[in-house]
Amino acid sequence: MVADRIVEGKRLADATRMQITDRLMRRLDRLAACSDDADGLTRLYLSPAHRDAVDLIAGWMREAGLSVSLDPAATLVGLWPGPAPDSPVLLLGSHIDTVRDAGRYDGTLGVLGGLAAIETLQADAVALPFAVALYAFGDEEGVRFPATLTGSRALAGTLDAGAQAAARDQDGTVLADALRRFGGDPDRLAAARFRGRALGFVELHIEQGPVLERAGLALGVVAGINGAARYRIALTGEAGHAGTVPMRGRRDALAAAAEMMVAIRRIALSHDGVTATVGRIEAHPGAVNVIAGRAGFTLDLRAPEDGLRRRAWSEIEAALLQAAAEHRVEAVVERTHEAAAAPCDPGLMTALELACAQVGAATIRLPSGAGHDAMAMAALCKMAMLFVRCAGGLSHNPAESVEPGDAGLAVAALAAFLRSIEL
Ligand code: HGY
Ligand code: MN
Ligand code: MN
Repeated sequence: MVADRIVEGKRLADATRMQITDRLMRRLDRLAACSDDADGLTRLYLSPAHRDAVDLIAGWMREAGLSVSLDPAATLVGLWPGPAPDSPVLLLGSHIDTVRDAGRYDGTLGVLGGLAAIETLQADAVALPFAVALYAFGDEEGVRFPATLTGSRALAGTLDAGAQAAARDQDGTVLADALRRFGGDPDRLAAARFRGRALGFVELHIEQGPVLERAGLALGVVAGINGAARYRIALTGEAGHAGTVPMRGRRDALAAAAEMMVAIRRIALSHDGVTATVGRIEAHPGAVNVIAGRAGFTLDLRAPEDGLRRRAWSEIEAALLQAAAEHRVEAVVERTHEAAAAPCDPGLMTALELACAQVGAATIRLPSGAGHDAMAMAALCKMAMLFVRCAGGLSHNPAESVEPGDAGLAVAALAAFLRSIEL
């Protein structure tokens, strides 16, 4: 009977989807073992762990019949060919580098979830009228080198190749040398730019916030990505004896930094939607009985609109200069990164919402406070993001977690989205 065959077919399809989801979760766990740190997950750009991750994912891509390559910026590329060599291309992907002591789903879910969506279509013997290119970017977090989004900016053709290649990590290693050793090519970063007709870039990513969980939803469609800037503030005062130098008149670099951080927090709180984070601070010589002659800290500043972020920055900059003058310390302020706020493409957003509805997932639209490769890809083509609920909204934390059911739903939605695209 036809009805029996339909039920059987649905049962088979559901079983296949379960298998694909189980394999996805196992691969995410296996990938989490690729770490530069014995205690916890840290996988930095061009590190041995990055190399292991590239080799592992390349194998899984090849198993799915994708043609695999490494671009000059060390981005791993898996191409599922279209019907013709010059077929237009739908771009999927995210990053495989991590912060220090990271969770295992930030970035990686977008890469391996994208691969699982391709495998879902293959299992259903679907032939798309376009090609799908899947990217595993190696430097979205920007933890090892000052700037960030190296791979996605190279692909979008917006990377300042010279400046980026000359960047140094905390050990003094030059990015260009590390890239060459890894198998990339710093002299051809400009050649990494995407060539062909890009239909759009879609990034699957954990939400990294609590909105979906509070709404009781597995999936959400991103309306736009907040803009971000990163700064490094270096202060030079005068080291001295903690016991003999009177409090008045000290040129205490660490005391100046402390006052600056309090001012940064006060200013950020006064602007709705602005976030300002001092994530790293150093003091020299760092001895209990020595007034710090030098101090340095980083600032991560974000807002939904670039004008708001720039207004907050001009207030912060004035406060930094005032504190430096009061403490008679020299302040050097360097902006090490800036990425404009990026609205998502309305057409792709609607297509993602329809695909989610098709697989039975209600969605909401929400902003992304976190930065993503999609904000760099917006310079190349229209882009959109599909968010997956993560427990407690936790991320950049080993406790980061995703329900297999939610991951499976996201993969099914991404596969339905790909099937829905008409040329
Ligand atoms: O910092 C960010 O927003 C991203 O996780 N790199
Ligand atoms: Mn991250
Ligand atoms: Mn991320």
